[in-house]
Amino acid sequence: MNAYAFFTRGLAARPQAPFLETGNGRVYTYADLDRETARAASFLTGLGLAKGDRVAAQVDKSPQALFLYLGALRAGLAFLPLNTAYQRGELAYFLNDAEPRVVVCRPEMRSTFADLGCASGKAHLFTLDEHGGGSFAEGLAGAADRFETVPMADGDLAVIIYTSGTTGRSKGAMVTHGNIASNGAVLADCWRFTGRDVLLHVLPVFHVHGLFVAIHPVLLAGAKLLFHAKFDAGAAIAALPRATVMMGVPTYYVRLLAEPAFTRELVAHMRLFVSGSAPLALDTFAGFRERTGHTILERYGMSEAGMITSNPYDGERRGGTVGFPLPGISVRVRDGERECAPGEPGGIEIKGPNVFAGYWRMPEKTREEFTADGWFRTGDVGQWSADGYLSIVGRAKDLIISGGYNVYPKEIELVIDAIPGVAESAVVGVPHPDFGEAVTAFVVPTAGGALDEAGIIAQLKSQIANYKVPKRVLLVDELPRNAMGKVQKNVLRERAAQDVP
Ligand code: MLC
Ligand code: AMP
Repeated sequence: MNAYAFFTRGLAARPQAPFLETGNGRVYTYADLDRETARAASFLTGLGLAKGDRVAAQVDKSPQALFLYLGALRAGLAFLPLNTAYQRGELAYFLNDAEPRVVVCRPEMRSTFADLGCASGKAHLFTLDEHGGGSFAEGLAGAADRFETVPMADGDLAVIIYTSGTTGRSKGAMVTHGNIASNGAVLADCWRFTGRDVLLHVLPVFHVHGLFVAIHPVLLAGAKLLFHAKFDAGAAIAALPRATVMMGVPTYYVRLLAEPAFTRELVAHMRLFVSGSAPLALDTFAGFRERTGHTILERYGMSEAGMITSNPYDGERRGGTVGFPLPGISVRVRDGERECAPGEPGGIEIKGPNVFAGYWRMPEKTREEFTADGWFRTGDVGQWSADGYLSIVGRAKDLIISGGYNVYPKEIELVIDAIPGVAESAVVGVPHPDFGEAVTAFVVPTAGGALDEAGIIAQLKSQIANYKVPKRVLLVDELPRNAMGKVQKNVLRERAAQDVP
């Protein structure tokens, strides 16, 4: 079934119920949702796009951005959300790899996308600004506001989400209609969503947390979104009295706790706070409980699989763990071929209707990431407690998570190494009070190379997404290596933590 049809199956019963309210108080009802997504779907198909064609969007968060996503789903097109922080080089790769037939971008990026060939017959290029205006909106004005949702099979492609890789090359995770429909239903049920819920939506809508986890259960339940353009602690505090549920990355909870106005009284009526995308520090978990009386529910997921495990709604939500496998999803922890006993760390492998269909045009990479018996290797290291709670205790993949965004050191190292005057580099994550981990680079200059920290940072800012840019660049004479010649990143992490080059 088309996931949009599944999410909105109760829509006819509640056309006038509010679906989304913006930070400025503009309200869209479920009838508006139906009309706006129909318009987007009609317009896109009117351009000649057919089932499976890609629609890429690098746009600011707005109701229209969400209608674009849901309209693409309705039309059976594959949606390709792109982080607004991505720069030209990153975008060139995605466009070349995914070959979208439609690209929707911010007005200020139009010339970049045109330059990348998007306006030259390869793709239709439109703009959409933060207020919902632009050439895409103009196109929609003439489009039909009724649309027969295109039937889809569970295995049909719905969304491509690019995740960077340990080799430095990004992979497009192919997420199907069946993946998002099943996961949305499980979350709506496990987290007890009802039509009375109001979810404070402050996450970006170009990754699975903000696009899937915080939207699909709301649609299924006929609940309402308070839809903010971005996370701002003050604005969140002002909105919380009208919300019942909030979802966020740990940084949001750290920032809320830093505000004296974030009090127990303010959130006494709240039903649920959910955290994920990065580890929730125990002191944040405990501090939140002490301040508010609420126990944050931590869950674990990834682009390739949506949500995998969750602490229980009823029952003990245990800090430092990500709870139990969600219904219908199997999780095992293995050391090689052997299942680990409780307390023993191993690779987390998963199976279930939530697991993606593979990496876009990378059959070999896909094969590598699945075991012979069909389990997906997450690249996360976990361990069970004796009573069945899963903890994430490390990562087999060389990955930094900063403020909920993934940064692959290899990708940054390749860009740094291309800077004239750099002999080699190594990138590590170091603990950071706000972002959880901060990107730090160690750089070895070539003999006579004239490099400094500010210069390197400035160069990187023009080439890669801002959250990937190292917060510190430490110049060193050489990188520590083991007997095999491999860079000892643990040694660098220790040095970086003390900031001693
Ligand atoms: C912004 N900056 C960051 C950053 N975000 N630096 C490191 N890590 C980050 N995450 C830097 C910018 O580069 C800029 O630096 C400065 O901070 C100000 O930028 P900003 O955009 O104004 O920052 P702010 O609004 O404060 O953003 C921080 C944030 C945001 C935490 C609110 O990063 C955020 O919303 N993160 C959520 C990520 C998310 O949705 N993840 C889900 C992935 S899905 P300078 O030097 O230019 O000034 C997933 C699966 C799952 O992981 O399980 O959910
Ligand atoms: P992404 O590729 O952006 O979807 O990020 C997925 C990764 O985020 C996972 O593979 C984990 O490493 C990490 N992650 C998500 N949720 C949690 C969590 N609750 N605790 C620790 N790590 C998490």
